[in-house]
Amino acid sequence: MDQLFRRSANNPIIRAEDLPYPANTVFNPGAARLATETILLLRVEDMRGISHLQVARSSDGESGWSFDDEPLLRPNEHHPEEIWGCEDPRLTWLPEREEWVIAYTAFSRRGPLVSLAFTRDFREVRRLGPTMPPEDKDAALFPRRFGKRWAMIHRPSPLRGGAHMWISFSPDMRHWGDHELMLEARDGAWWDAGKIGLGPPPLETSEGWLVMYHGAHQTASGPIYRAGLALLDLEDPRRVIRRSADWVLGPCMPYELAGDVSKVVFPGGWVHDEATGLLSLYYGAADTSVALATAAFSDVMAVIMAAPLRSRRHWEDGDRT
Ligand code: BMA
Repeated sequence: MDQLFRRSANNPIIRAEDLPYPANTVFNPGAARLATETILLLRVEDMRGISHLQVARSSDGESGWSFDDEPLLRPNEHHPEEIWGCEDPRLTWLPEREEWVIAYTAFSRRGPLVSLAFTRDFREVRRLGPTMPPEDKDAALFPRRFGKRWAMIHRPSPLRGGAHMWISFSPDMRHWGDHELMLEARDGAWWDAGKIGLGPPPLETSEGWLVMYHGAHQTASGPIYRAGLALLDLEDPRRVIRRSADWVLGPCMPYELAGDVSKVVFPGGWVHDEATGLLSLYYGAADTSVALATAAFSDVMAVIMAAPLRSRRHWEDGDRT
């Protein structure tokens, strides 16, 4: 089902050479649509190997990118948990607070962990700090509360049994609990066996929360990162009600097949334009550049709605596959 998304003819839309300063790679962006511009929050890996988060702006979301003078988030001495970098941001607009929450991976001496920060304009940022201890990454918040609590999807890496997607709840975004396994990596030969993680933040639709996630399939020549879809219950997002069998985006273009880490597509942001019905998906290609692919939102929904509905029983029985 690789044809669902159509790749931009301008791909890769941003490369390290496009930045106004030397960098090794630019990849795994978060995305946001503001009034007149699309923002990408780019992960830029510098020539030491340490990543920071840099804002890029474009009016059409595809070309003419400009870069802010200073990175929005970069490691500093007040945040030892970020000593080895800020990576892989996901951006969620919170209508209740009228600001964006940035969930990103802070790379600490003891491994990657989940940190949060807030911004209104992507010029000023306020850090909340670490919310999940290592190893944990691939986190994003839902845009609204469930009852009184915020919800966050994230991906801890336990010592045994693969890496799966969890969901946790918080009254204030600082204290998180009621951790629950939400979606498990499949097993064996599957494209999403062993290790999965959330892509862009969950998108609210009339049918449920649309989720895209990546799966890292191990092969003799390293992992292949591809992306698939799932749908969560609107009022109880712990419940996965549908899951695609096939991946919907996988590496096949030269810029996805070869780079610092080859055979990787790693989606981190999407923008749904309700006027045109287009879903723009922004992803890292081979840990080296930023790429864009678009699909009709209705086609994406048709794919996930064609996946079988899971009964409440399935979920209550503890089956998270
Ligand atoms: C994951 C993350 C991503 C990276 C991907 C492929 O574990 O670390 O930042 O893009 O691996 O290398």
